[in-house]
Amino acid sequence: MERINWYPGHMKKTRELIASNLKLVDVVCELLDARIPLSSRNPIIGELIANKKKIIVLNKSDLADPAVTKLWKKHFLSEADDVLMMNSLKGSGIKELMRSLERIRDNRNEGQVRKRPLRLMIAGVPNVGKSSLINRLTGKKGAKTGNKPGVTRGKQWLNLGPDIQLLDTPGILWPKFEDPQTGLNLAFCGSVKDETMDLSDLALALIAVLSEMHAPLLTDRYRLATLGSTPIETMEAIAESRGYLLSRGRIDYERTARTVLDEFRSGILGKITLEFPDTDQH
Ligand SMILES: Nc1nc2c(ncn2[C@@H]2O[C@H](COP(=O)(O)OP(=O)(O)OP(=O)(O)O)[C@@H](O)[C@H]2O)c(=O)[nH]1
Ligand SMILES: [Mg+2]
Repeated sequence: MERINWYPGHMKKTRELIASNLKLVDVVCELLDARIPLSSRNPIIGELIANKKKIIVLNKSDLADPAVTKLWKKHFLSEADDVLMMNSLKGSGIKELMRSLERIRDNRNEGQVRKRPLRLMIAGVPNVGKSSLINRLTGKKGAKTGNKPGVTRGKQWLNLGPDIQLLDTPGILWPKFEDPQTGLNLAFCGSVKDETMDLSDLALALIAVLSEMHAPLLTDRYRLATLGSTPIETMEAIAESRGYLLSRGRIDYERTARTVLDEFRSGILGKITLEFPDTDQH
């Protein structure tokens, strides 16, 4: 998947592009990763779309803890016209999104002689599932991943239903960089290029978080009697349990790290949400 380097000039261009696209739409679908709704949020989105209708979509909700996703839904309702849980791979949540759009369209057109089509765009940070959602909504394969912002081209509208039109290119927003925990959360969820981080360090950081929040998920999955007293010890215990060893019994940290990260990201470890509303922990 193509990745973007967010240097300041690029951010400025992106902002301008989104601002100009915003002029064309009535509704913005802000896509968040349900496992990390705060970390996957663009810092200036609120200011950008202040006076538009907004639907917050908690995507990848199949990978998140459903009880916590419900809390997030409640949390975000005060600032959006609707908040929906979505799995844009399987399509659950699509019907609710369409219903929500129809409601906004009908309210807007009520009492109007000339019915105007409702136009929307999808926006979110890289990897949050924008293209998957567009594909699901349009029923077509081929909404491209990794569209480069800042490239001018003709606008294309995709018909989603009677008088509901979707801008074919999503708004790709930059993630927050300042906060190291945000960076880690994005990396845990696979939204940052793995090559930019040391895989073992990343896995150790994830093991540290999971040890605190979900110790039983780790001990059960990797058949450990107990966690180690440090993340490194836990990682070594996982490696030994799985037989991820190199010559002379040395631990294969790389393989163990890759396994823990993959199993977290794919949901094999469980439905795990890393951020909770109204706390700055986790
Ligand atoms: N489990 C799960 N995976 C998802 C979901 N939505 C998207 N994905 C996966 O997440 C990854 C990124 O999805 P994309 O649709 O390419 O995300 P994007 O926002 O278009 O990413 P960029 O184009 O890089 O900005 C892909 O591997 C998808 O298969 C979802 O609801 N659940
Ligand atoms: Mg994409």
